[in-house]
Amino acid sequence: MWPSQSTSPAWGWAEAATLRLLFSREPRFGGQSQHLVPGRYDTSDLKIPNDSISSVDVPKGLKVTLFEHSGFRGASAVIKADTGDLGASSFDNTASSVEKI
Ligand SMILES: [Ca+2]
Repeated sequence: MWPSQSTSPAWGWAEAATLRLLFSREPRFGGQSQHLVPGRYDTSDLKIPNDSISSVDVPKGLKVTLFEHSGFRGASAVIKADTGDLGASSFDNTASSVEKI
């Protein structure tokens, strides 16, 4: 069910400790999650199924942009703080690609 975390060093937990970004499939950080280092992540790079991101944990000083469609297209939302439930920003279960800065 849950794919191995060890296929790419980019997903390592050591890096995640300093550059943590967490997505969850359900509000309030429940369900599946994925830690990302800064970069751009298209739909195929995200382990969480398409259109199922519901919450985002953004470290201080960083921000993440969520895109409605794959390929960093469509409507976008910039998230600058922990957001436990994206339903408030109408981006719940919508994001298909992500850019983290
Ligand atoms: Ca989408």
